Amino acid sequence: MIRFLTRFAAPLAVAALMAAAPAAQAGVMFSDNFNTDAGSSVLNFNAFGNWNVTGGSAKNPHTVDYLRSGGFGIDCVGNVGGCVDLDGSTGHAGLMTTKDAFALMAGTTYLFSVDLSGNQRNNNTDRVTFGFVGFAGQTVALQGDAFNTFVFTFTPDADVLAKLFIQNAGNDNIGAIFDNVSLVTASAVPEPGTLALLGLGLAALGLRRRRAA
Ligand SMILES: [Ca+2]
Ligand SMILES: [Ca+2]
Ligand SMILES: [Ca+2]
Repeated sequence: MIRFLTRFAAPLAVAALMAAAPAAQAGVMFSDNFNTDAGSSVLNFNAFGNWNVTGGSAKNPHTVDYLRSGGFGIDCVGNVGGCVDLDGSTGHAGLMTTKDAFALMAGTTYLFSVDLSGNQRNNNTDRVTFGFVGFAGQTVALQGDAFNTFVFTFTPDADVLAKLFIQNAGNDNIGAIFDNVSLVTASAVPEPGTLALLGLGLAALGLRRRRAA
């Protein structure tokens, strides 16, 4: 019985450990489509489920507008639901940051994806910066009615806790239109735990081979 166990147990253990080891896979950490924040368009909106809008002072707040598709002649993605005019109606564009901070791991690549169109009202270019508060971001220039997806890729050097931000550089109350957003892990780097388990399994296999010899 013991002989049977030493002959078959080690390879079975390796197989079991490999099956049990969780593989790091691409996964969605956060997403929002702004379709349920309010039932109608609201100027200078600051009651988002997932975001805070800040900047300025109580007397002179920096703001964004919440839009239902079709409101003010502006379409959201897919011509349905809600979206955001990133330059509100107080003369200064607000800074949107997620209420949640996300735990980002060193060496893992994260994709922060946003759908943006131009302001859909005039031919002016609007510039929007988005990224991770306190770390890195990118600025894109927008014009016209069509939505495009923009992705900011970030691979932190150290484990960090970071919120997402997005802000229109503008103060004419006519901002770029912001819709679908997501934060996704990209790189399938084996987790240390996985490698340790695999190493343990291989060591067991080696031990079995030595005993057999
Ligand atoms: Ca939407
Ligand atoms: Ca506005
Ligand atoms: Ca503008």
